[in-house]
Amino acid sequence: MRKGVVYKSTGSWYLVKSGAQFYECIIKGKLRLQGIKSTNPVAVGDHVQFELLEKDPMKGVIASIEERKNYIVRRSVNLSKQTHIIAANIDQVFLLVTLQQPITHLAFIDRFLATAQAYRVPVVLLFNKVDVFDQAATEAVSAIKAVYEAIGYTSLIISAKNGTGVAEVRQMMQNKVSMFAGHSGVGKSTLANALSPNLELLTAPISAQHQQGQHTTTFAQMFDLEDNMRIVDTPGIKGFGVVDMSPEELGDYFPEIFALKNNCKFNNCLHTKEPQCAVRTAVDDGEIAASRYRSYKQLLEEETSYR
Ligand SMILES: Nc1nc2c(ncn2[C@@H]2O[C@H](COP(=O)(O)OP(=O)(O)OP(=O)(O)O)[C@@H](O)[C@H]2O)c(=O)[nH]1
Ligand SMILES: [Mg+2]
Ligand SMILES: [Zn+2]
Repeated sequence: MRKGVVYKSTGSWYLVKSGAQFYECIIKGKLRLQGIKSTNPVAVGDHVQFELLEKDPMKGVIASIEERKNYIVRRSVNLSKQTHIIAANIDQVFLLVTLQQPITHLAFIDRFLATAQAYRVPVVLLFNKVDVFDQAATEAVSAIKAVYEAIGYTSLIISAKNGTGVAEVRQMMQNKVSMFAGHSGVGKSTLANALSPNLELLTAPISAQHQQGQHTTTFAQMFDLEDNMRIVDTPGIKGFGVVDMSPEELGDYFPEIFALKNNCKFNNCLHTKEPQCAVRTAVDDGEIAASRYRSYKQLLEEETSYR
């Protein structure tokens, strides 16, 4: 039995790195993880044990998966409770955001942050494409960045295209496994290429018709860079569902709401209609951003109607 790390998962086969060597692996029929209703039992970043095939020593069969430190999931496209694990055992996620071409809505950012918080994965926000910002975009992005920095999220304004801020991103990546996430077309693969030009990942322009990305990257894949840095480039995600959270715990994944919850009169306060709610007072006073509270309420409604 060999130990390795999954570098690519296509759903039908997996690229596993062991030592300096890559092996093409399939999974054993009955490999299922307890407790996770996932469409993919093995994800990029998983530490696995595998056996080599006798007839082809470059191929193998994954027999078991080691316990995950964490993982990032999205709800499957069909509205079942099934989830899709995008990557496992990651040290941080860089969420790439563009406010135009394509649009990233604040609600999407907030969903992503809450989910990552629930799964204990730190997120850094990268506002990309600063090279094309006009005055209005510069002001809008600065205001949004300030909201997230005030809550404690590290945020950078960058350009994967002309290199602005890329050195800072690289600095944060030393000795870590970093996942790049965001809508299609925000520049995840372009940023990976900027960090390591010999990756030569495929990128494609935004569709002129829909002002959206073209889903150029189709599978998550991990790459080794110098200085013990690892990147996981991922396909663009559209919607992002927060998975399996009770309405009572949702607020815990909004750091600014969590910080105030002990000041609410009721300890099971959902911060919607309850009297003497410290969170609502903070929203009224402008201490909590209205957009964040709106996202919270939207998620709360979804989680409640889901049950
Ligand atoms: N002006 C500008 N364009 C950028 C920047 N970063 C990426 N782009 C462009 O945006 C388009 C999409 O970039 P990709 O790197 O393919 O985007 P992606 O996030 O990997 O998209 P998917 O693989 O579809 O999820 C390409 O035309 C890039 O050249 C940037 O900083 N500035
Ligand atoms: Mg891509
Ligand atoms: Zn409250």
